[in-house]
Amino acid sequence: MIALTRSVPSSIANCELTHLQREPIDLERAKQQHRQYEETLASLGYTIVHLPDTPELPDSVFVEDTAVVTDEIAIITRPGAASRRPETVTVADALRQYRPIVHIQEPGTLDGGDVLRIGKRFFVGRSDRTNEQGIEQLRMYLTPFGYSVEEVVLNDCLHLKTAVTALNETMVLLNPAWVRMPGFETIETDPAEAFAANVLLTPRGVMMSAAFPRTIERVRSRGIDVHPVDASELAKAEGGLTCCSLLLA
Ligand code: CIR
Repeated sequence: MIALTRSVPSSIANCELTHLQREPIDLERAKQQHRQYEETLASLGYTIVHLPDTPELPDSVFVEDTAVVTDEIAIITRPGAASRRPETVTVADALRQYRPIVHIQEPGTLDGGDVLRIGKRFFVGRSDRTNEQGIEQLRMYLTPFGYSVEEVVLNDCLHLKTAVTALNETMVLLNPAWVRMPGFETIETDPAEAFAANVLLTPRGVMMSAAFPRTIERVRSRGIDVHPVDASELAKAEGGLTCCSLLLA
């Protein structure tokens, strides 16, 4: 298993922000937490592959948004924020070694953070970053491989995976103020921990931000292995745990 990651860029203070007020980000602390994230992924069985540093691209640590990868194909996105589109060049170059590559084309926009896979179903948030054409193109690329693509309505949050992620093929963790997922067994985030729903699912358990102990307890109480990591600095840039890697089985 491979995890593509990219270092925290020195320009992170200029990142895109939609729902949060800008606060100072401690670059050294952010880098140290990012290393801990990579070490945790390695301990869960992933080989870390570093993408080239792009210090001039403030959001480039959030590699998830630049591609959607399955066993069969890598779909390079066209991020909704124009400042983020140059990030895809180096991601496409790296993924070309592992998968056939296709691209979301103008006028489509799609952020990987809006794409949640559960089994053969892809749920896609129609957000400020992801538009109808982007979703339609994703559907065109994925349906030949037997996947479905279903649009999800989102309220008041950046990406679909800000609001909901999967804990396994039948259970989701979500913030009910932002999204509903009918048909799935559901754990809700603790009311005091709005951003706790973004967890990184691996075959050996889920990585969660240590900032959300009450939600961690809810997940653990269902028998799921949780690996907490400190992710507080990149959270100030509106980034969670899924955002910082592209996982290849
Ligand atoms: C942005 O607004 O694009 C970045 N500051 C945060 C992106 C977080 N990515 C994600 O949730 N997948």
